[in-house]
Amino acid sequence: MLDDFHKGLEPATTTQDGSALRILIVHTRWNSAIVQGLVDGAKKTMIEQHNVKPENIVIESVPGAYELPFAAKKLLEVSQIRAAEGASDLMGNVNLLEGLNLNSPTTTTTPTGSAPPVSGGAKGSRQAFDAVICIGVLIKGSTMHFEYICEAVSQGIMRVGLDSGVPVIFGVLTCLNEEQALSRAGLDKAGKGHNHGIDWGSGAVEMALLKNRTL
Ligand code: RBF
Repeated sequence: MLDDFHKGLEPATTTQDGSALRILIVHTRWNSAIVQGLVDGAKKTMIEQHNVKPENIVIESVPGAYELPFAAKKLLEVSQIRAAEGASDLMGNVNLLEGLNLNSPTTTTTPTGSAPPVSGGAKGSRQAFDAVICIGVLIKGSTMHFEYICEAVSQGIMRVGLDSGVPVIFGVLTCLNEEQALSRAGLDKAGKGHNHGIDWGSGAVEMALLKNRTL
């Protein structure tokens, strides 16, 4: 047994500069109080530790974890279309883009789908997303739902990443009870937990840089 063993993620040894990256966070509205803590952790880490520009973090929401892979895939594709065609030439993609928040970074789409104002007036990059973070919290109930959703979501998120060639971070807590979820979002009363959103933010930057690396 190693005396100095620390469970969890060891930080990367090289500087992870995210200043040229554009990142999408898709999160659920199920278990939203816990999810919000995780989203905040990921966002803060990318901005403060990796210099990602706040206007280049786009945040969208979906109902539940089961919807995360579809949303990640669709929004990623839309960003790629937009980057390829240019913002002024979107006649063929009007329906795809309608109601989406791709010009209003770091703010979440309202339930009605109307885009909220851009914070600070800063316009984000129009480049395609370099990484996606899917964030949700699944809490086991008394039926088999938990098992089915966990399996589908983890497989789905992996598939979006491998099929698109864009890293998709698995930011989904799969917990046996609420206490576990609160602790893993750093929201437990004892304050002993760890906000895994922090790791997901760093992971997204690291994997985006890896994707963009020229060998
Ligand atoms: N979505 C979550 O993100 N977390 C959950 O813990 C969760 N539990 C669910 C439990 C049941 C019984 C049902 C029916 C749905 C649950 N969902 C949960 C929602 C699910 O991810 C999805 O949004 C819906 O099934 C609609 O496709």
